[in-house]
Amino acid sequence: MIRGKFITLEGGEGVGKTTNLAFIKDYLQQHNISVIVTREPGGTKLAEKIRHLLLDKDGEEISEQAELLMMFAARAQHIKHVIEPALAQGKWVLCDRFTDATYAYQGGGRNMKISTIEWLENLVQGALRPDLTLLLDAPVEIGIERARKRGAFDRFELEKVSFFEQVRRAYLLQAELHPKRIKLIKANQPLADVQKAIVDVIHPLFGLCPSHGVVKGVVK
Ligand code: T5A
Repeated sequence: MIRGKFITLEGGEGVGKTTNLAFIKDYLQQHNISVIVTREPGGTKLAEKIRHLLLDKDGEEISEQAELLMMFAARAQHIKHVIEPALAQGKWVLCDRFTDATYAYQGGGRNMKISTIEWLENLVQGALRPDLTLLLDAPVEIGIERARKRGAFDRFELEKVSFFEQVRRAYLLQAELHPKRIKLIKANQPLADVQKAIVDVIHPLFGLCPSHGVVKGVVK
């Protein structure tokens, strides 16, 4: 069985990750690729409980260390019970946020040590890294405005604009550090143009995997 591909979507609040995840899923399925869609924090029963605790704006104050460890605790469950089994079965995994979000939010936003995040990344993930990451980038105000229209804010969305500026800078730095894996997509353009840019980036992945889509045909 040929291992599936692991694709992650990243970006600040309201840039359009969830919207475009549905689009990518449809696109891959049209090419006969078997795909699962999941998210972080979350993706398993326990990880979803951790997500609820992390996003709850009315709960006990969460320390920066606890926040970081909860992200990786949820991730460990997600990898073991969802991501790895799916990839091993040849399915593609589309994930709404992954560890680049930790570098951006806990590293950039909360100023936690990058070496600590790297250590946890290696502990929890071993060699697992996404095959492709789409970083949707837009000025902070645009994302916040879109998120505001969508409804009530969670614990992260209540942060100051300066926090989200730091998150955005940290994401852009990740893209600079990993130019092969992370592809930058301008998200402050009409949705149809965003999706065209996404297709341009995803399509070459088919060519890397001889059992998929345009190269040979149907994936089981
Ligand atoms: N977190 C997560 C960490 O701190 N560390 C970590 O390691 C991880 C994994 C999770 C929170 O956890 C934090 C980061 C987050 O704060 P979340 O729900 O995954 O929260 O993330 P959010 O950013 O809050 O998700 P949102 O749903 O707010 O944003 P999306 O998914 O980026 O945006 P989406 O698709 O819902 O779109 C928002 C609105 O904009 C419109 C859509 O229709 C929608 O109404 N829209 C557009 N409008 C015009 N033009 C376009 N091009 C548009 N694209 C979308």
